[in-house]
Amino acid sequence: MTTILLSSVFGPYGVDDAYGRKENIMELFHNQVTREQGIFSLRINHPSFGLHLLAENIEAGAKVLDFPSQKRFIKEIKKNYDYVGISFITPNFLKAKRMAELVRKHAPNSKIILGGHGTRIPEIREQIDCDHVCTGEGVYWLRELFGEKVDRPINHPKMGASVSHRIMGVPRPAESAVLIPGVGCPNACRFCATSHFFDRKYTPYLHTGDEIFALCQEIEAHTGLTEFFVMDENFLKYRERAERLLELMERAGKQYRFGIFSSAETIQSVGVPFMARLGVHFLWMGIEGKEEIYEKNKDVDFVALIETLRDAGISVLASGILFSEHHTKDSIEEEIDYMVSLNADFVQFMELGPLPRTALYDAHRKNGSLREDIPYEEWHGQHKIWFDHDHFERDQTPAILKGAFERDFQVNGPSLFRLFETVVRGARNAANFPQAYDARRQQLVRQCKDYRPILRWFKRFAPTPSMRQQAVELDRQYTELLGPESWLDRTKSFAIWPLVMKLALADKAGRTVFQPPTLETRYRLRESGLSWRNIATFSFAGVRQVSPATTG
Ligand code: B12
Ligand code: SF4
Repeated sequence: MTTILLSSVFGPYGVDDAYGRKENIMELFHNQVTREQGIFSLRINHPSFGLHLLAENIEAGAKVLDFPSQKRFIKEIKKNYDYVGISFITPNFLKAKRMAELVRKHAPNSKIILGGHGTRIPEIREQIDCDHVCTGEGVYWLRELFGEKVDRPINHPKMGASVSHRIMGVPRPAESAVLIPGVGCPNACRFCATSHFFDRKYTPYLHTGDEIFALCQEIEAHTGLTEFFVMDENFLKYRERAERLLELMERAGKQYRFGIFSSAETIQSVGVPFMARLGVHFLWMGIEGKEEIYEKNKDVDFVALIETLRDAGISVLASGILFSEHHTKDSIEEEIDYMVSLNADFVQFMELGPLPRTALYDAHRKNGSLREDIPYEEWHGQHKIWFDHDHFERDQTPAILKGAFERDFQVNGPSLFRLFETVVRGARNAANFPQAYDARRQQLVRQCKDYRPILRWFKRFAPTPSMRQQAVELDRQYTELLGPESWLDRTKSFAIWPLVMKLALADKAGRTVFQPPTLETRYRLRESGLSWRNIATFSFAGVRQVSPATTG
């Protein structure tokens, strides 16, 4: 049988070394959303979903190696796989290059395949010694390379969407499973790496509501999880699919919940009540900027929309772009104020970044403003821009970006407070909704109960008087909904104290970068006494144990 090792790039991440930069943290929230929120920052690692999707959908024996060290990677490649697949994004170019060198040195018979967004770097074949490059969608591409039947149905991974999820240092079990209905987006906003990478079109893996519903049931049976992190650029855009999913859920009395990405035009078109019924509890929305330069945001009142979403118990991540070409020293301040004024649960600020082969990149390259002399490790959008801006020097951008995150924190308080508020708000308001919402209301109430023990530490650690006031008010709202704290709540609350304290001390000492654990998952691969059955999915400290075969 053909064998393949599918690996993410090696760590450590988020440190200044020969291969990376300290700003490049392997976490979504702490990297680019709650990064200036100290101990209130949400800390989550996500496994490399794409690699698991590939491994599930080929016939070859495969191993997915996530977050290895160089040493661990070398140990693994010495097993002489037929192929070694390396997945990388642009800022990890040097890591991918180093890994390819290691394969040539330690496993000269293995063929090297490069995949992921980094492959759009110009002349990548000349820059990294390799045998094959997949410059877009990977499942169908890999099946073709291996001479397999390309259009057979997709076998979706059944795995948790996160590892090492912590709130204020307190580990939480994996709350959601990953669901990948498709990749790409036809909107082709000029800066958008994903849309361009997948050739400005949507490639579905799950075509119908029936398929998605059946998969949700299967994942639930396999992992016990009923919440899904939906990796799809614009899940609700394919309305018929979503409507059918809701129909089937309601018919079967299933209360699944979904965290999704969606553009404003789509949200307006399906409406917030539909989303609430479907069980959307988290929404990532690209606001991009105050000025309406993107078609998807035409005529949208974001303040009102976000208020309505939060009233329905849907927490919102609003994403904004800084250092757009039209930004001046004054207008960028207005932009930041605008993003802060939206009062979303979470705000992402990202620097405008011309990433390879986007329309934005091509335009800057053409007019000579792209700074191709800046190493790719610094093309990540959380420090200095890598193009010449008419109104900003590169050295000025980190402080402005940091200031934006700080302003959001100071004005709106910790995102965790906002999230907890949205949940209690949703639970309260759902009481006014028709009966169809009752089960949703109960879910939100359960979530409030689950969150409650941590409220004490919100009050204790709130860094400013206004945040303390915010925490006290939150506590009041929870008491109003749930009644007075029980002895069990208090016991739980005091039980987590050492963990919160440990985090606070680490934060004070500046130890804020956490490395994800190395994870390996075997698929159809006979090794260490394990046999041909599919043994994917995660087990990890604090994560529901789904299979004994994955080692962390
Ligand atoms: C989850 C995610 C993360 C996770 C990564 C977790 C992990 N284990 O690696 C976190 C949150 C940590 C993260 C961090 C960052 N990310 Co990120 N991330 C994503 C996100 C949202 C989803 C990726 C995903 O799972 N997609 C679904 C799967 C199915 O698609 P896929 O991974 O692309 O894989 C498919 C193909 O690419 C291909 N493929 C991929 N690998 C391979 C390998 C082989 C061998 C083959 C054949 C094929 C193949 O096949 C797959 C199936 O079609 C994407 C945006 C997006 N919507 O895709 C951004 C994205 C990949 N991230 C990006 C960036 C820039 C970053 C950061 C630098 C932060 C930032 N400034 O945005 C940091 C870097 C962290 C680091 N130290 O490396 C960019 C990459 C842009 C580029 N051109 O390089 C993206 C596209 C977002 C964007 N800005 O547009 N990220
Ligand atoms: S709508 Fe979102 S995912 Fe689609 S192209 Fe625009 S930014 Fe990208």
